[in-house]
Amino acid sequence: MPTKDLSEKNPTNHKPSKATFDRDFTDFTDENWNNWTVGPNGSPDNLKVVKEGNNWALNNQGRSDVGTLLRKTVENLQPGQCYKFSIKAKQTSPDNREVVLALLAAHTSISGPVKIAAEDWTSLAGTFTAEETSIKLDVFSHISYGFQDFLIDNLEIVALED
Ligand SMILES: [Ca+2]
Repeated sequence: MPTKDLSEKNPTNHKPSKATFDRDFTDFTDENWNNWTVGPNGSPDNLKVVKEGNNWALNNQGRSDVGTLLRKTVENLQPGQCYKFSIKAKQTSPDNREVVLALLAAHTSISGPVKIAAEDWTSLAGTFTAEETSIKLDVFSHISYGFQDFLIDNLEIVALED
């Protein structure tokens, strides 16, 4: 865990020790969004971190528009390097309403759209090649009608081996 850098209080000395990006993992433990933010089509009122049993996850409850629900700008990428972006999601509506998600990198779909199951976690994963040192990653909803209740967890970005 990168707690050493995160615990550094001196603002002049908070530069990450690693020059390049290795892995970025978000599991929402203790309500830590890890710099994921509510996207332009998400609702801060609908997206809340919840704890189910021992697991923290992000819960979307209610109607959402078609578009980006969650967004993160990942920094310190190596141009030309290939990365994998993955999440898992689970539909929690009482009547199994349709939830369809996709993953975007630089506004381009890299995974899905995939219908999210209700019984088990559905995994989405896609790859992208960094063209610059930073990139915008989105979790995108394809459904605008009805109430869509679902959980998102384990958002991961990792560098792939050559
Ligand atoms: Ca979790």
